[in-house]
Amino acid sequence: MALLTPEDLENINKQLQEADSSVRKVTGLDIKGICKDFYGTTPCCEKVGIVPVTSGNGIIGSFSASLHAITGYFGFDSFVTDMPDVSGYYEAVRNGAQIILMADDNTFLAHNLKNGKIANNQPCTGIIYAEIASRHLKADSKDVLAVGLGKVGFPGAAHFVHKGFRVYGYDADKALLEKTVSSLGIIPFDPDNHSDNFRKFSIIFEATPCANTIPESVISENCVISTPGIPCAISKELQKKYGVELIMEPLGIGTASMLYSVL
Ligand code: NAI
Ligand code: PYL
Ligand code: MG
Repeated sequence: MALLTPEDLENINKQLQEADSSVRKVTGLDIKGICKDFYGTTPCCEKVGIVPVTSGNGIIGSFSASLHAITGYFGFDSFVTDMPDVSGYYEAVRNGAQIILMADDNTFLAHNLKNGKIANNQPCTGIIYAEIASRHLKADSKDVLAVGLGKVGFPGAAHFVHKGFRVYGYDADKALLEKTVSSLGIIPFDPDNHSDNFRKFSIIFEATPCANTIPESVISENCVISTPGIPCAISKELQKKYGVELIMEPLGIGTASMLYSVL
């Protein structure tokens, strides 16, 4: 998994506010509204315990503090434990946490101790970014381009398929692309193929750890690019040139999706 850095999480409240305003512009609902509508749940004073984890590459400066800010932004009562790891988990439960948030280098989970529901950040992120893009009020067709079909991208692409979109998919890993084409029934997209290069999309979903992954030729005017992938899939210049509405935020949208999914 590509790990976040403290720089990615700088000004997390501002990043969330900006993302919320883009989501509102694209869909007519804010992030909370989308999560509520999609999962059919509403928070009801669940207390969230955030447990720092030291294993692997260790604690990411401001990761727990960012989760604290994010949970607060979405109206959850939350606290970060003083202790990390097992002692932190014990502390969280002893202090009345109903939902635990914790992440090592491979898995970021939300676990609701009251109803037993558990969520993983990668599918929850892919699904909610796809759900937001699928609600693009000014989309000109039900065609979607999905770039990056890994642990976040695959569930996102699958979500579009389940919602009846025609999904064109591309991944730099040819074997993964072929596997995804056969399991989801998506259409393989080849950026080097001449005829594919004439196709334009008003909805683009991107989930890769690379920059500049979206060829200019596929971008239509005022399209939505919904991209959890870090760093950004598209340059500022191209965004401006095509009036792209960008949905991109490093942690909060995916975390909201996890929390609403375990209520
Ligand atoms: P992954 O490694 O499972 O999948 C990434 C996929 O992108 C791979 O299949 C890889 O072959 C493909 N890829 C790489 N370069 C490409 C290119 N130039 N063109 C097309 N495909 C390319 O990674 P995962 O877990 O799916 O994460 C994807 C990104 O999403 C990472 O940057 C990660 O940090 C980010 N992420 C962001 C979250 C958020 O809340 N914003 C939450 C979780 C992950
Ligand atoms: C959840 C994010 C989204 C992108 N990459 C994922 C990541 O960075 N995972 C690692 C999280 C590690 C947290 C660390 C801590 O501070 O508790 N163990
Ligand atoms: Mg990217």
